[in-house]
Amino acid sequence: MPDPLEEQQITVSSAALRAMRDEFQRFLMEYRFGLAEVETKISILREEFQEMHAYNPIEHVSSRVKSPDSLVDKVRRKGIETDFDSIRAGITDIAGIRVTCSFIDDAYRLSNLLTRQDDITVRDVKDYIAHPKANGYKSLHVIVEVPVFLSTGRVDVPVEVQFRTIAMDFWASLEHKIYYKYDRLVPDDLLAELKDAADTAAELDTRMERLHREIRGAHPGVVSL
Ligand code: 0O2
Repeated sequence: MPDPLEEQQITVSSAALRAMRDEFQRFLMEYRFGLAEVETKISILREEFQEMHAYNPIEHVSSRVKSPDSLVDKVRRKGIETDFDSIRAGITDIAGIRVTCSFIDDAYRLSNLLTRQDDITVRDVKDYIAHPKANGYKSLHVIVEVPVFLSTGRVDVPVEVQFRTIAMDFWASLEHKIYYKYDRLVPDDLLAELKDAADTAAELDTRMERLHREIRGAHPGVVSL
């Protein structure tokens, strides 16, 4: 004969679980909407550049809302309390968009064009292009807040926008794979090689930027920005 008290306990628990699931879905939904707002802004800039200046500074754009597994992992890693407010305050890349640009100049130009829009608030800037991480990682991270209007009112959603060049993106994608393959414990010799590869990628960016400037100097009409 089942213990009625135990049954009641199970019922309460599953209702609580459902409420948690709903709250979690709502929490992630806000980030999805924030991401959509910033994606639209980036694609407007991209199209406008193409149509008005016959130049496309963006090679590709990708975006994602952090997966629940990756979010839980980061919450643990950073020792953040597990309530929604603490996660909201402590993890700023739940919504992330990556803008891969042709040249370093383009990364800064696009970042300025986005952050000067008057519905955008800049929460933080981490300029790993000017100040690369010790492992060689380069990218311009801008955490912006964008308003999202729900049936319940306005929420300001943080979105991390990463601006980088193709060479930086190539390096970061492979380094990320290696990092996870070694479960974040990459052997020292491999770390040194990765840093060396990052320097090579940076050199390539500098050369391409110089070539780009030379071409622009010789044919000022090619890129009139
Ligand atoms: P994943 O799996 O890509 O989502 P902090 O500044 O330390 O408080 P946070 O959020 O780590 O907090 O800041 P940061 O440095 O802006 O990193 C955010 C994201 O940038 C990372 O998310 C990576 O996507 C990317 N990133 C940062 N450093 C590196 C790096 O050294 N190599 C590569 N490949 N990517 C990097 P996650 O959640 O760490 O990882």
